[in-house]
Amino acid sequence: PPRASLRLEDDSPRLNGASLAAAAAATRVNAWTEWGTLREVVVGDAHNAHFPPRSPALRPAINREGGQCFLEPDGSVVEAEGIGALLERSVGWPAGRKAQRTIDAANQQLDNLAAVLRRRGIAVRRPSGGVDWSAPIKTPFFDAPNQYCATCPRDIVATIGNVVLEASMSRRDRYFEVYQYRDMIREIWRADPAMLWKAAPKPSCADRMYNSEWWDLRTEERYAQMRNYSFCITNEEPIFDAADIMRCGKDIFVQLSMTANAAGIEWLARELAPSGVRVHTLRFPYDLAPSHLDCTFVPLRPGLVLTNPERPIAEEDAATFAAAGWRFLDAPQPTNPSRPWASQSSKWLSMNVLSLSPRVVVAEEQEVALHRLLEAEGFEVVKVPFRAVYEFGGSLHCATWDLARDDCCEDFFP
Ligand code: ABU
Repeated sequence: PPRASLRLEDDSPRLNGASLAAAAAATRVNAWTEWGTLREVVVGDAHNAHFPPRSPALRPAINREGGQCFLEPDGSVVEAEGIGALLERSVGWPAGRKAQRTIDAANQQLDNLAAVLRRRGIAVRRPSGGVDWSAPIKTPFFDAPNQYCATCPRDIVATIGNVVLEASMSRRDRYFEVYQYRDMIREIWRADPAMLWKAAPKPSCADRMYNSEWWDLRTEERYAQMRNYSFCITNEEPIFDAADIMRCGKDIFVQLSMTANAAGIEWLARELAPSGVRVHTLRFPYDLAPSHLDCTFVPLRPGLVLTNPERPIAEEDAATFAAAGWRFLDAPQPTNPSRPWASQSSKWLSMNVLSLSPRVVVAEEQEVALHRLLEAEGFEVVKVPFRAVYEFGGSLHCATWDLARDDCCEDFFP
């Protein structure tokens, strides 16, 4: 049954500090869907972020069309086109800490998102783990010269009902990223006696876990491998990033990708079966480098999924949705497809939205075509600037992790 007892409507008066504190104290871990009315959420931060190093699960590359993404003192974003091409010729992929100006710009937009959510009565937590991303990692199985950042909690931890589940993670440099959120998880676990705290088996991240020649395949060879959904990770050990999961009540959907393998999806299915949750694999046969579902397939409310027109779902996987009367709504082409030169994400960050309820969605402020589409579907669209966060791993869905929504383990696929 739904556990959240707060009954605030989306258009309820804004809460003052005292009511916010009460709301936070009353919240319990509960999130079964992507769209239940949001009560408590975590917003990531970009502090001390480093460039991700080259590794068997990631070949970082400069986005040649990309520009810089800094904030001016008046809050406007500077996006100078073409710097990517210049950098590619002169330095190639950099190492070390990102520029403070870049980090500050991202943090300013993350802080603004947190403030917007708080003004709507949603309790917001921020990470405080203090992981030193410059520290190298050495285990018996691999080395990494430095770590990355914790801007995108969505990638590393998922709430499924009353379970907080730490993902295994696919990349070496992200192996310890969850520690940025560990104090927070422990605090919530202590306060909520019904919360279950689980972690997927930590993979070795040894060489055998990766298909490193995959990166060097020609496009047509990649297409050939892709027909078997074979990517840069092997199926040796269960692997998934939390952002490959989408929750629809009793059913959760997990993308077979560069960041989640069949063994990882099988692990999730077995783990969640006792609680009655059905786990489904989703495949997107035209996505050459699938990673994280939230730029591809975004459930918005019961019966409606925002889909990526360039990444159609496999017919056999679409059948589950068709049989239950769901509708796919193709996202428009991004209004502003440009990303910073160091962004490793696609232009489809445009559809990486955060749902506040089945009627309210937060979207990036420049994505006007998407706003129009969602408004025509009856959504209120909350518009926030977020492009300075794009090079830190994602947009609004990626940079958040919902702890409490008003929803339950409902069957939307009877
Ligand atoms: N972390 C989301 C990135 C997905 C994409 O680039 O399409």
